Amino acid sequence: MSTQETHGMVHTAREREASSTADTADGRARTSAGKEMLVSVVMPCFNERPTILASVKRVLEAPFLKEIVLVDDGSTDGTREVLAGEVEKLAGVRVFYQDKNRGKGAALRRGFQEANGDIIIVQDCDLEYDPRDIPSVVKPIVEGDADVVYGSRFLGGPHRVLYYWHSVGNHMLTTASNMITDLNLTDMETCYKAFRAEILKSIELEEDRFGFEPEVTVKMARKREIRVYEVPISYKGRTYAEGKKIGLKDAFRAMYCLARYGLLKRS
Ligand SMILES: Nc1nc2c(ncn2[C@@H]2O[C@H](COP(=O)(O)OP(=O)(O)O)[C@@H](O)[C@H]2O)c(=O)[nH]1
Ligand SMILES: [Mg+2]
Repeated sequence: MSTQETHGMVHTAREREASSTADTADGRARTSAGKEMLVSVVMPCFNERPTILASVKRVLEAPFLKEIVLVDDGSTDGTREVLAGEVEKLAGVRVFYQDKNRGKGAALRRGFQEANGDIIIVQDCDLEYDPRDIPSVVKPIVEGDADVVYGSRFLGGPHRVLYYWHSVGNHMLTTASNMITDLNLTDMETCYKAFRAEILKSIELEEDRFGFEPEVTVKMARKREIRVYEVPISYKGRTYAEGKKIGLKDAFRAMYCLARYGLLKRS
């Protein structure tokens, strides 16, 4: 394992070469110039009071250079009080408030606008996805091999066993997406989507709700010479009783979005 993997740090390829001789006293591998790529972690949040603070803290603890852009999507369950009282004062975190609930896609659009990083990754606020996986998700971009990386729940990482029919639905949506894009993804619906910031900012997004996932997939795949990677991630799925919200209606919407953006609306 390289020095950088040991510390989970994020470096460009050239910096990695230099960093092997530039370890500093705090044990973190840095280049001689001390530079890492900045990762903007965009966190869309709607009614996540039990997990919001822990989600933010886990991202802050994960070992990579980051800024957090958190967008509250009109929460009404006390999340806003936690954000205003505890999250806003954390260093490296900026919180934005939507005037009313508009959906994950709309919250993400706001977050992407505010992001200043070299790389942008999406992080949900319900602890289903583990921020300790972020360094390995962004690594192919840092190393200069990829423009976009999806963290896949179906490539062998540890995951909670849950909802067979959900997994069937997921596979159907990913297959339909692959037929349209000619990419061989294994998990189109994953939350962990990382982009070189300039690529993401060049994509015009319209979907306000969970249609974001198929829309961004179809639109990025259409970019010329885009290099897409997948890496395995862990997944701690939650039940509906624990707060899961996505459902059958969202699966139909995803199919509709694949057809709309992939087949009908090609500009
Ligand atoms: N369900 C839902 N989630 C939203 C909305 N706006 C932002 N989000 C956030 O989007 C992320 C994914 O939603 P989630 O409900 O966890 O989806 P699920 O776990 O797939 O059921 C979470 O961080 C939510 O807090 C919204 O209007 N509805
Ligand atoms: Mg979730």
